[in-house]
Amino acid sequence: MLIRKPDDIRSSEITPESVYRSRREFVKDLAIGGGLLATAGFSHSALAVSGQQMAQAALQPGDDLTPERIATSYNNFYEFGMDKADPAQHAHTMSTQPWEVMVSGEAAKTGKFDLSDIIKGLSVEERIYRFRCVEAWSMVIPWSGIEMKSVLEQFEPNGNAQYVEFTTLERPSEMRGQRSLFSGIDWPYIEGLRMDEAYHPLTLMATGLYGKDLPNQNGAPWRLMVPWKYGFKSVKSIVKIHFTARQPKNTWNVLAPNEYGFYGNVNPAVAHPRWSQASERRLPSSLLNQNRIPTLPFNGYADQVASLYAGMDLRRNF
Ligand SMILES: Nc1nc2c(c(=O)[nH]1)N[C@H]1C(S)=C(S)[C@@H](COP(=O)(O)O)O[C@H]1N2
Ligand SMILES: [Mo]
Repeated sequence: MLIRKPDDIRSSEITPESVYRSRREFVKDLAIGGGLLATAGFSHSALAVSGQQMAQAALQPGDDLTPERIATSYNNFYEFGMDKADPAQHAHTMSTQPWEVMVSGEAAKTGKFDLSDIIKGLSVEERIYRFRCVEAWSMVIPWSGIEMKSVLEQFEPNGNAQYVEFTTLERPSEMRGQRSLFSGIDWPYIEGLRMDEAYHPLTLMATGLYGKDLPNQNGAPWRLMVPWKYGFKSVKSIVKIHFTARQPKNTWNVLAPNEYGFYGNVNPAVAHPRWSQASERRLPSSLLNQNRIPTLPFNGYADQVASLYAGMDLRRNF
């Protein structure tokens, strides 16, 4: 397959029907919210703001959707190789049906579940999120997904559950990167969140993008999507959910603890040891036109999430 360079692709080439539709829905939602505010005289904080409204409010001028072809051909999914083009080329070898998920730890309902049973009856929403990789590139992507809270609640986590850990499929026969000796990663890929982060309305279990099912290279059949954190937190192709009292060991932190922390909150003020995080290349980007924009605290979601970290030293907890 020929993978075109991102700079060959004009942003006018996309914007599928479903995205226009979801944009109209957003506008309708906002109008209804605004109407309530005006007539009933509610203060902003008294009115529960939906995750979808939060997502919409954080979008910045110039946040045009990234061409679908870039979002699905410029990927990080080391299970299929370390090149950006590897996942799109090789992830088709992963079989995603059936998809079983093992739930364990500090919860009343644990065991093995079929994915279709877990998500049955839960509502799937479309959300346009800014997405910022720790490598200092970014995209704007229309995801479909289920609020993580409603996914997790059904397992009835108990009072000891302070964190939740997510694990990617480990199946070297279908994942050529797991057979390679070069990645240095101790498979499977693991990520975690504090429970309050996992229950935040912006945290999604994504099941699709651009109005379609998730392509394998983007983490089919479901993956985490936390828009205020660096991309490495948003673990793909999840087969295990583990509720725990202790902070999980996340893959990139284990690999390079001085470069990647547990929190991974987007922070322009804290440089990666090898590069600045003050700005990012918004894809599509090229050598001649880098399309560099300033990076925002919490990737633009500070109003919605900064309170989760009140009193924490974000330099130490990077
Ligand atoms: N299992 C797994 N999940 C992963 C990764 C990975 O290599 N393996 N890469 C992470 C990184 S670094 C990024 S930037 C995003 C990329 O997601 P995308 O390819 O859908 O843009 O996935 C994250 N989730
Ligand atoms: Mo990343």
